[in-house]
Amino acid sequence: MIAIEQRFPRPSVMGIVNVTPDSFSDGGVNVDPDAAAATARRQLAEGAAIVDVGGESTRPGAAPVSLDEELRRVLPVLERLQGEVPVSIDTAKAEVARRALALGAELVNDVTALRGDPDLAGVVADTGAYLCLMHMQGEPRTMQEDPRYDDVAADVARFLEERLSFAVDAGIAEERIALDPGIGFGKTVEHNLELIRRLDVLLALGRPVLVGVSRKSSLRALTGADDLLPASVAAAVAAYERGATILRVHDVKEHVEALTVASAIA
Ligand code: 9MG
Repeated sequence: MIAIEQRFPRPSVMGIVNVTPDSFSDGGVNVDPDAAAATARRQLAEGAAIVDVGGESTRPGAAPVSLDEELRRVLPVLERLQGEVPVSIDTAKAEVARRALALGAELVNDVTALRGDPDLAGVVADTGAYLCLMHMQGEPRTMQEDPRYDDVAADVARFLEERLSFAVDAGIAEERIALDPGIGFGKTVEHNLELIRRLDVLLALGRPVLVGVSRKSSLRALTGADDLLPASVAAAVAAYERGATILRVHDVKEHVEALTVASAIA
């Protein structure tokens, strides 16, 4: 068995392909399956280790989508990428994961950390897929209303430790699991900054950490900029320097270049 840290050496870049009309910042551009597949192929050519294909928006305020709609969005993209581009499926639904893994996806990126669908853990265990367990306080529709923590890094670590035990008890090999603090998922700007600053608290759980901060609203709050690329790259490098293994990003080329330099210096 190839452990997730062997498959994704530090730093690895995960490209984002949102097949949705309304995601964090690229809403709509990849709704057409040919456009989505072209984005994924370009990201691979630019140095992404894997591309994360998702059909349900998780932006603050987003409403859930039905199983049929999510399948309708992602399956044509996965069919086009099969055998060509390494794929992660961004879903909380067991049936979407099952169909995606059958089409060659190798990682399940579940923002609910196996709380959304009771059958998802079994699908991951049976297929031996890689898994990312992410922290989220609340649900996308309401999560930014009034997020509160006693100690954000300790609270998020406690949650991820519990979800990691749950996954392992369900038969998923620990070596195949990465953890994610869930930047922007039920967190203020200061919570997000503290989670990156204190990434060591999550690393103490002994699993590789994935961080997704690309084009998120905290960066706009900090910079006031419309173009969030420089801020995204800075945040990704800061996360990498504090121990992150996988960086989930929209702008693959720029992040790969920056992380290549940061890792050469490290
Ligand atoms: C789907 N999605 C949106 N943001 C994300 C993040 O920060 N991490 C992970 N794992 N998935 C995300």
